[in-house]
Amino acid sequence: MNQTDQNQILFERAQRHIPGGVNSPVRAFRSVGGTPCFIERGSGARIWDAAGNSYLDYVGSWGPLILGHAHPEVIAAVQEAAARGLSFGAPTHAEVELAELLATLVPSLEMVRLVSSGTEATMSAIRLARGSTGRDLLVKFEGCYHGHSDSLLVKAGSGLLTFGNPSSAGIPADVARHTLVLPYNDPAALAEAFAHQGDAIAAVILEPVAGNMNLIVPRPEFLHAARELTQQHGALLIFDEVMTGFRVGLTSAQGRFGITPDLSTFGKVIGGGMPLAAFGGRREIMAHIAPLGAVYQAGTLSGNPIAVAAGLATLKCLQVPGFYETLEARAQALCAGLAAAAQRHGIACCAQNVGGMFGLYFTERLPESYADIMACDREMFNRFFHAMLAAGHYFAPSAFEAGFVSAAHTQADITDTIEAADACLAA
Ligand code: HOZ
Repeated sequence: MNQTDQNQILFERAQRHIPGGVNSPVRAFRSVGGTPCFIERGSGARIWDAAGNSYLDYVGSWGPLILGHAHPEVIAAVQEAAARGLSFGAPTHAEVELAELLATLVPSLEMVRLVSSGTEATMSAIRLARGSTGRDLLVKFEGCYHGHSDSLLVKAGSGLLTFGNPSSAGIPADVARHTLVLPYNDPAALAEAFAHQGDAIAAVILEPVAGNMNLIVPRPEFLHAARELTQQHGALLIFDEVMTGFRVGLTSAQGRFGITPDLSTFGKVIGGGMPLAAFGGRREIMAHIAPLGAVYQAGTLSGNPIAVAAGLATLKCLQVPGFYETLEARAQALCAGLAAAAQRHGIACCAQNVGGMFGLYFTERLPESYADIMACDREMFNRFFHAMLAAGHYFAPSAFEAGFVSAAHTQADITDTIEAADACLAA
Protein backbone atom coordinates (compact mmCIF):
# COMPACT_ATOMS: atom_id res chain seq x y z
CA MET A 1 0.00 0.00 0.00
CA ASN A 2 1.22 3.46 -0.87
CA GLN A 3 2.26 5.23 2.35
CA THR A 4 0.37 8.40 1.38
CA ASP A 5 -2.84 6.40 1.16
CA GLN A 6 -2.94 6.16 4.95
CA ASN A 7 -4.23 9.73 5.24
CA GLN A 8 -6.80 9.04 2.52
CA ILE A 9 -7.95 5.81 4.18
CA LEU A 10 -8.38 7.54 7.53
CA PHE A 11 -10.19 10.46 5.87
CA GLU A 12 -12.66 8.11 4.22
CA ARG A 13 -13.28 6.32 7.50
CA ALA A 14 -13.60 9.61 9.36
CA GLN A 15 -16.24 10.92 6.97
CA ARG A 16 -18.52 8.00 7.78
CA HIS A 17 -19.05 9.09 11.38
CA ILE A 18 -17.67 12.62 11.73
CA PRO A 19 -19.24 15.46 9.70
CA GLY A 20 -16.76 16.32 6.96
CA GLY A 21 -14.32 13.90 8.58
CA VAL A 22 -13.07 16.56 11.00
CA ASN A 23 -13.89 17.96 14.41
CA SER A 24 -13.29 21.57 13.39
CA PRO A 25 -14.05 22.76 9.84
CA VAL A 26 -10.75 24.34 8.73
CA ARG A 27 -8.98 21.03 9.26
CA ALA A 28 -10.85 19.51 6.31
CA PHE A 29 -8.60 21.18 3.66
CA ARG A 30 -11.75 22.15 1.76
CA SER A 31 -10.58 25.57 0.63
CA VAL A 32 -7.18 24.31 -0.51
CA GLY A 33 -8.45 20.94 -1.73
CA GLY A 34 -6.91 17.54 -1.11
CA THR A 35 -6.74 15.20 1.85
CA PRO A 36 -6.01 16.40 5.37
CA CYS A 37 -2.94 15.04 7.10
CA PHE A 38 -3.88 12.83 10.04
CA ILE A 39 -1.24 13.67 12.61
CA GLU A 40 0.37 10.85 14.55
CA ARG A 41 2.85 12.76 16.66
CA GLY A 42 4.83 15.94 17.09
CA SER A 43 8.21 16.82 18.53
CA GLY A 44 9.68 20.33 18.65
CA ALA A 45 8.93 22.13 15.39
CA ARG A 46 7.98 18.92 13.53
CA ILE A 47 4.89 16.79 13.09
CA TRP A 48 4.48 13.37 11.47
CA ASP A 49 1.36 12.18 9.67
CA ALA A 50 -0.22 8.76 9.36
CA ALA A 51 1.67 8.12 6.12
CA GLY A 52 5.00 8.70 7.86
CA ASN A 53 5.60 12.11 6.24
CA SER A 54 7.29 14.70 8.43
CA TYR A 55 6.63 18.45 8.23
CA LEU A 56 8.01 21.62 9.76
CA ASP A 57 4.86 22.86 11.42
CA TYR A 58 3.72 26.50 11.13
CA VAL A 59 0.24 25.84 12.57
CA GLY A 60 1.26 24.75 16.06
CA SER A 61 -2.25 23.51 16.87
CA TRP A 62 -3.51 26.95 15.73
CA GLY A 63 -1.42 28.83 18.26
CA PRO A 64 -1.11 27.08 21.63
CA LEU A 65 2.23 25.37 20.98
CA ILE A 66 4.52 28.34 21.42
CA LEU A 67 7.18 25.99 22.83
CA GLY A 68 6.77 23.46 20.04
CA HIS A 69 5.33 19.96 20.26
CA ALA A 70 5.77 17.73 23.31
CA HIS A 71 7.99 20.18 25.18
CA PRO A 72 9.69 18.10 27.92
CA GLU A 73 8.78 20.46 30.79
CA VAL A 74 5.14 20.63 29.74
CA ILE A 75 4.89 16.87 29.28
CA ALA A 76 6.50 16.26 32.68
CA ALA A 77 4.05 18.67 34.35
CA VAL A 78 1.09 16.97 32.65
CA GLN A 79 2.29 13.50 33.63
CA GLU A 80 2.87 14.55 37.21
CA ALA A 81 -0.58 16.16 37.46
CA ALA A 82 -2.30 13.23 35.73
CA ALA A 83 -0.84 10.79 38.23
CA ARG A 84 -2.62 12.75 40.98
CA GLY A 85 -6.04 12.60 39.30
CA LEU A 86 -7.64 13.87 36.11
CA SER A 87 -10.44 16.06 37.41
CA PHE A 88 -11.97 16.96 40.74
CA GLY A 89 -14.70 19.49 40.00
CA ALA A 90 -13.40 21.31 43.07
CA PRO A 91 -10.84 24.08 43.60
CA THR A 92 -7.12 23.24 43.44
CA HIS A 93 -3.92 24.95 44.58
CA ALA A 94 -2.59 25.08 41.00
CA GLU A 95 -5.52 27.10 39.64
CA VAL A 96 -4.92 29.73 42.34
CA GLU A 97 -1.29 29.91 41.20
CA LEU A 98 -2.35 30.28 37.58
CA ALA A 99 -4.81 33.07 38.39
CA GLU A 100 -2.12 34.88 40.40
CA LEU A 101 0.41 34.49 37.60
CA LEU A 102 -2.02 35.76 34.95
CA ALA A 103 -2.85 38.78 37.11
CA THR A 104 0.86 39.52 37.58
CA LEU A 105 1.79 39.23 33.91
CA VAL A 106 -1.31 41.03 32.59
CA PRO A 107 -2.29 43.65 35.19
CA SER A 108 -5.76 44.31 33.69
CA LEU A 109 -6.70 40.79 34.85
CA GLU A 110 -7.58 41.78 38.40
CA MET A 111 -9.79 38.71 38.58
CA VAL A 112 -10.00 35.75 36.23
CA ARG A 113 -12.32 32.81 35.69
CA LEU A 114 -10.81 29.71 34.08
CA VAL A 115 -12.83 27.90 31.41
CA SER A 116 -12.05 25.21 28.84
CA SER A 117 -12.11 26.93 25.43
CA GLY A 118 -11.74 30.30 23.79
CA THR A 119 -15.36 30.11 22.69
CA GLU A 120 -16.47 29.69 26.28
CA ALA A 121 -14.28 32.59 27.37
CA THR A 122 -15.63 35.07 24.80
CA MET A 123 -19.22 33.90 25.19
CA SER A 124 -18.98 34.35 28.96
CA ALA A 125 -17.23 37.73 28.71
CA ILE A 126 -20.07 38.99 26.52
CA ARG A 127 -22.73 37.71 28.89
CA LEU A 128 -20.84 39.45 31.68
CA ALA A 129 -20.61 42.69 29.70
CA ARG A 130 -24.34 42.59 29.03
CA GLY A 131 -25.18 41.61 32.59
CA SER A 132 -23.00 44.26 34.18
CA THR A 133 -24.02 47.14 31.89
CA GLY A 134 -27.68 46.19 31.52
CA ARG A 135 -27.34 46.73 27.75
CA ASP A 136 -27.74 44.26 24.88
CA LEU A 137 -25.90 45.59 21.85
CA LEU A 138 -22.51 44.13 20.99
CA VAL A 139 -20.08 45.63 18.49
CA LYS A 140 -17.73 43.28 16.65
CA PHE A 141 -15.62 43.71 13.54
CA GLU A 142 -15.87 42.14 10.13
CA GLY A 143 -13.54 39.14 9.76
CA CYS A 144 -12.81 38.89 13.48
CA TYR A 145 -13.56 35.47 14.92
CA HIS A 146 -14.35 35.06 18.59
CA GLY A 147 -15.41 31.43 18.78
CA HIS A 148 -18.70 29.91 17.79
CA SER A 149 -21.29 31.25 20.21
CA ASP A 150 -24.45 32.70 18.67
CA SER A 151 -23.80 36.42 19.16
CA LEU A 152 -20.38 36.14 17.55
CA LEU A 153 -21.05 34.19 14.38
CA VAL A 154 -22.06 37.26 12.43
CA LYS A 155 -19.62 38.21 9.64
CA ALA A 156 -16.95 36.16 11.37
CA GLY A 157 -13.52 35.03 10.21
CA SER A 158 -11.64 31.72 10.43
CA GLY A 159 -13.61 28.71 9.12
CA LEU A 160 -16.60 30.84 8.18
CA LEU A 161 -14.46 33.01 5.94
CA THR A 162 -12.63 29.99 4.59
CA PHE A 163 -15.92 28.53 3.42
CA GLY A 164 -17.25 31.84 2.15
CA ASN A 165 -20.17 31.94 4.57
CA PRO A 166 -19.25 34.49 7.22
CA SER A 167 -22.52 34.24 9.13
CA SER A 168 -23.62 30.83 10.39
CA ALA A 169 -27.03 29.27 9.81
CA GLY A 170 -28.88 28.50 13.02
CA ILE A 171 -28.52 31.92 14.63
CA PRO A 172 -31.97 33.39 15.37
CA ALA A 173 -32.45 36.79 13.75
CA ASP A 174 -33.47 38.01 17.16
CA VAL A 175 -30.00 37.18 18.49
CA ALA A 176 -28.10 38.48 15.45
CA ARG A 177 -29.83 41.86 15.64
CA HIS A 178 -27.99 42.51 18.91
CA THR A 179 -24.63 42.28 17.14
CA LEU A 180 -23.47 45.29 15.17
CA VAL A 181 -20.67 44.52 12.70
CA LEU A 182 -18.24 47.27 11.70
CA PRO A 183 -15.10 47.34 9.53
CA TYR A 184 -11.84 46.57 11.34
CA ASN A 185 -9.30 49.38 11.56
CA ASP A 186 -11.93 52.06 10.89
CA PRO A 187 -12.18 54.44 13.86
CA ALA A 188 -14.64 56.72 12.03
CA ALA A 189 -17.18 53.90 11.61
CA LEU A 190 -16.87 53.10 15.31
CA ALA A 191 -17.34 56.76 16.27
CA GLU A 192 -20.45 56.91 14.10
CA ALA A 193 -21.91 53.80 15.72
CA PHE A 194 -21.39 55.29 19.17
CA ALA A 195 -22.86 58.61 18.04
CA HIS A 196 -26.07 56.83 17.03
CA GLN A 197 -26.40 53.98 19.52
CA GLY A 198 -23.84 54.69 22.23
CA ASP A 199 -26.26 54.26 25.12
CA ALA A 200 -27.32 50.78 23.90
CA ILE A 201 -23.83 49.34 23.40
CA ALA A 202 -22.77 46.91 26.12
CA ALA A 203 -19.35 46.12 24.70
CA VAL A 204 -16.95 46.34 21.81
CA ILE A 205 -15.06 43.09 21.25
CA LEU A 206 -12.02 42.89 19.03
CA GLU A 207 -8.94 40.85 18.28
CA PRO A 208 -6.10 43.29 19.06
CA VAL A 209 -4.24 41.69 16.16
CA ALA A 210 -6.79 40.11 13.85
CA GLY A 211 -5.66 36.53 13.27
CA ASN A 212 -8.69 34.85 11.79
CA MET A 213 -8.79 36.64 8.45
CA ASN A 214 -5.11 35.93 7.92
CA LEU A 215 -3.30 38.57 10.00
CA ILE A 216 -4.20 42.25 10.21
CA VAL A 217 -2.19 44.65 12.36
CA PRO A 218 -4.38 47.17 14.18
CA ARG A 219 -3.92 50.84 13.42
CA PRO A 220 -3.00 52.57 16.71
CA GLU A 221 -5.82 55.09 16.17
CA PHE A 222 -8.31 52.23 15.86
CA LEU A 223 -7.38 50.74 19.23
CA HIS A 224 -7.30 54.18 20.87
CA ALA A 225 -10.73 55.04 19.46
CA ALA A 226 -12.12 51.75 20.78
CA ARG A 227 -10.73 52.53 24.23
CA GLU A 228 -11.89 56.15 24.33
CA LEU A 229 -15.35 55.68 22.82
CA THR A 230 -16.25 52.79 25.12
CA GLN A 231 -15.12 54.81 28.12
CA GLN A 232 -17.07 57.90 27.06
CA HIS A 233 -20.28 55.94 26.51
CA GLY A 234 -20.22 53.58 29.49
CA ALA A 235 -19.58 50.50 27.33
CA LEU A 236 -16.90 47.87 27.98
CA LEU A 237 -13.89 47.15 25.81
CA ILE A 238 -13.16 43.44 25.45
CA PHE A 239 -9.85 42.33 23.99
CA ASP A 240 -10.08 38.82 22.61
CA GLU A 241 -6.53 37.68 23.28
CA VAL A 242 -7.24 34.01 22.73
CA MET A 243 -4.75 34.12 19.86
CA THR A 244 -2.52 37.07 20.82
CA GLY A 245 -2.30 36.27 24.56
CA PHE A 246 1.36 35.46 25.41
CA ARG A 247 1.90 34.97 21.67
CA VAL A 248 2.86 38.56 20.81
CA GLY A 249 4.71 39.20 24.07
CA LEU A 250 4.71 38.38 27.77
CA THR A 251 2.21 41.16 28.46
CA SER A 252 0.12 40.10 25.46
CA ALA A 253 -1.28 42.53 22.88
CA GLN A 254 -2.62 44.90 25.52
CA GLY A 255 0.85 45.37 26.96
CA ARG A 256 2.47 45.57 23.55
CA PHE A 257 0.09 48.29 22.35
CA GLY A 258 -0.37 50.05 25.70
CA ILE A 259 -4.17 49.78 25.82
CA THR A 260 -5.95 48.51 28.93
CA PRO A 261 -9.24 46.78 28.16
CA ASP A 262 -12.01 46.29 30.73
CA LEU A 263 -12.23 42.57 30.03
CA SER A 264 -10.00 40.17 28.13
CA THR A 265 -10.22 36.60 27.00
CA PHE A 266 -7.32 34.18 26.80
CA GLY A 267 -6.90 30.63 25.53
CA LYS A 268 -4.45 28.70 23.35
CA VAL A 269 -0.98 29.51 24.88
CA ILE A 270 -2.26 29.66 28.48
CA GLY A 271 -3.19 25.98 28.21
CA GLY A 272 0.05 24.95 26.52
CA GLY A 273 -1.89 22.61 24.20
CA MET A 274 -4.52 21.48 26.73
CA PRO A 275 -8.13 22.72 26.77
CA LEU A 276 -7.83 25.81 28.96
CA ALA A 277 -8.99 29.39 28.53
CA ALA A 278 -9.87 32.32 30.74
CA PHE A 279 -11.72 35.57 30.86
CA GLY A 280 -11.02 38.33 33.30
CA GLY A 281 -10.67 41.99 33.96
CA ARG A 282 -11.68 44.73 36.33
CA ARG A 283 -12.64 43.55 39.80
CA GLU A 284 -15.94 45.40 39.95
CA ILE A 285 -17.04 43.92 36.62
CA MET A 286 -15.93 40.39 37.52
CA ALA A 287 -17.88 40.72 40.77
CA HIS A 288 -21.04 40.27 38.67
CA ILE A 289 -20.07 36.64 37.98
CA ALA A 290 -21.74 33.89 40.03
CA PRO A 291 -21.35 33.08 42.88
CA LEU A 292 -20.57 36.75 43.64
CA GLY A 293 -23.18 38.16 41.27
CA ALA A 294 -26.10 37.39 39.01
CA VAL A 295 -24.31 36.56 35.76
CA TYR A 296 -24.18 32.77 35.60
CA GLN A 297 -21.22 30.83 34.26
CA ALA A 298 -20.03 27.33 35.23
CA GLY A 299 -18.19 24.24 33.96
CA THR A 300 -17.36 20.75 35.21
CA LEU A 301 -13.90 20.82 33.60
CA SER A 302 -13.17 24.51 34.26
CA GLY A 303 -9.69 24.88 35.74
CA ASN A 304 -9.00 21.22 34.97
CA PRO A 305 -5.81 20.25 36.87
CA ILE A 306 -4.03 18.70 33.88
CA ALA A 307 -4.72 21.72 31.69
CA VAL A 308 -3.65 24.09 34.47
CA ALA A 309 -0.41 22.15 34.93
CA ALA A 310 0.36 22.43 31.20
CA GLY A 311 -0.46 26.14 31.30
CA LEU A 312 1.74 26.85 34.31
CA ALA A 313 4.66 24.93 32.82
CA THR A 314 4.30 26.82 29.54
CA LEU A 315 4.04 30.25 31.16
CA LYS A 316 7.15 29.47 33.21
CA CYS A 317 9.18 28.84 30.05
CA LEU A 318 7.94 32.07 28.46
CA GLN A 319 9.43 34.12 31.29
CA VAL A 320 13.02 33.15 30.44
CA PRO A 321 14.80 36.38 29.44
CA GLY A 322 15.14 36.74 25.67
CA PHE A 323 12.34 34.27 24.89
CA TYR A 324 10.19 36.70 22.92
CA GLU A 325 13.12 38.43 21.24
CA THR A 326 14.24 35.11 19.73
CA LEU A 327 10.68 34.14 18.78
CA GLU A 328 10.08 37.49 17.10
CA ALA A 329 13.42 37.33 15.25
CA ARG A 330 12.57 33.87 13.87
CA ALA A 331 9.11 34.97 12.72
CA GLN A 332 10.56 38.11 11.14
CA ALA A 333 13.22 36.11 9.31
CA LEU A 334 10.55 33.74 8.00
CA CYS A 335 8.37 36.59 6.74
CA ALA A 336 11.24 38.47 5.09
CA GLY A 337 12.52 35.28 3.47
CA LEU A 338 9.15 34.10 2.14
CA ALA A 339 8.24 37.49 0.69
CA ALA A 340 11.67 37.89 -0.92
CA ALA A 341 11.51 34.38 -2.41
CA ALA A 342 8.14 35.11 -4.02
CA GLN A 343 9.19 38.52 -5.27
CA ARG A 344 12.33 37.01 -6.84
CA HIS A 345 10.02 34.97 -9.03
CA GLY A 346 7.85 37.95 -9.94
CA ILE A 347 4.99 36.94 -7.63
CA ALA A 348 3.17 39.68 -5.74
CA CYS A 349 3.63 38.73 -2.12
CA CYS A 350 4.25 40.26 1.27
CA ALA A 351 4.39 39.02 4.83
CA GLN A 352 4.51 40.40 8.35
CA ASN A 353 4.64 39.17 11.90
CA VAL A 354 3.64 40.36 15.34
CA GLY A 355 5.65 38.42 17.90
CA GLY A 356 5.32 34.74 17.06
CA MET A 357 2.31 35.04 14.74
CA PHE A 358 2.56 35.90 11.06
CA GLY A 359 0.59 36.63 7.92
CA LEU A 360 1.58 35.74 4.36
CA TYR A 361 -0.36 37.46 1.57
CA PHE A 362 -0.27 37.02 -2.18
CA THR A 363 -0.80 40.68 -2.98
CA GLU A 364 1.29 43.83 -3.55
CA ARG A 365 0.96 45.57 -0.18
CA LEU A 366 0.25 44.63 3.40
CA PRO A 367 -3.52 44.31 3.93
CA GLU A 368 -5.13 46.54 6.55
CA SER A 369 -8.75 45.49 6.28
CA TYR A 370 -11.12 42.63 5.52
CA ALA A 371 -11.57 44.06 2.01
CA ASP A 372 -7.80 44.02 1.44
CA ILE A 373 -7.66 40.38 2.55
CA MET A 374 -10.48 39.42 0.22
CA ALA A 375 -8.49 40.90 -2.67
CA CYS A 376 -5.47 38.57 -2.12
CA ASP A 377 -4.75 35.86 -4.69
CA ARG A 378 -6.31 32.73 -3.17
CA GLU A 379 -5.38 30.48 -6.11
CA MET A 380 -1.75 31.40 -5.62
CA PHE A 381 -2.01 30.64 -1.92
CA ASN A 382 -3.50 27.23 -2.62
CA ARG A 383 -0.71 26.37 -5.05
CA PHE A 384 1.87 27.54 -2.52
CA PHE A 385 0.21 25.54 0.25
CA HIS A 386 0.26 22.25 -1.66
CA ALA A 387 3.77 22.69 -3.02
CA MET A 388 5.06 23.44 0.48
CA LEU A 389 3.15 20.53 1.99
CA ALA A 390 4.67 18.17 -0.55
CA ALA A 391 8.09 19.59 0.37
CA GLY A 392 7.48 18.95 4.09
CA HIS A 393 6.34 22.37 5.34
CA TYR A 394 2.91 22.51 6.99
CA PHE A 395 1.13 25.88 6.70
CA ALA A 396 -2.50 26.54 7.69
CA PRO A 397 -4.80 25.02 5.04
CA SER A 398 -6.56 28.32 4.44
CA ALA A 399 -5.57 31.76 3.17
CA PHE A 400 -7.58 33.22 6.06
CA GLU A 401 -5.59 32.01 9.02
CA ALA A 402 -2.52 33.46 10.71
CA GLY A 403 0.58 31.28 10.94
CA PHE A 404 2.62 30.50 14.04
CA VAL A 405 6.32 30.13 14.76
CA SER A 406 7.39 28.37 17.94
CA ALA A 407 10.49 28.59 20.09
CA ALA A 408 11.40 25.15 18.77
CA HIS A 409 11.89 26.51 15.24
CA THR A 410 15.61 27.01 14.76
CA GLN A 411 17.18 29.44 12.32
CA ALA A 412 18.10 26.37 10.26
CA ASP A 413 14.41 25.37 10.11
CA ILE A 414 13.45 28.84 8.93
CA THR A 415 16.17 28.81 6.28
CA ASP A 416 15.00 25.38 5.17
CA THR A 417 11.43 26.66 4.74
CA ILE A 418 12.55 29.74 2.82
CA GLU A 419 14.66 27.60 0.48
CA ALA A 420 11.72 25.27 -0.07
CA ALA A 421 9.45 28.25 -0.80
CA ASP A 422 12.00 29.58 -3.28
CA ALA A 423 11.99 26.25 -5.12
CA CYS A 424 8.19 25.88 -4.96
CA LEU A 425 7.52 29.39 -6.21
CA ALA A 426 10.00 29.03 -9.06
CA ALA A 427 8.13 26.01 -10.40
N1 HOZ B 1 -10.66 28.32 14.58
C1 HOZ B 1 -9.33 27.82 14.56
C2 HOZ B 1 -8.45 28.66 13.70
N2 HOZ B 1 -8.59 30.04 13.83
C3 HOZ B 1 -9.27 26.42 14.05
C4 HOZ B 1 -9.31 25.45 15.15
C5 HOZ B 1 -9.02 24.02 14.72
O1 HOZ B 1 -9.43 23.60 13.65
O2 HOZ B 1 -8.40 23.33 15.48
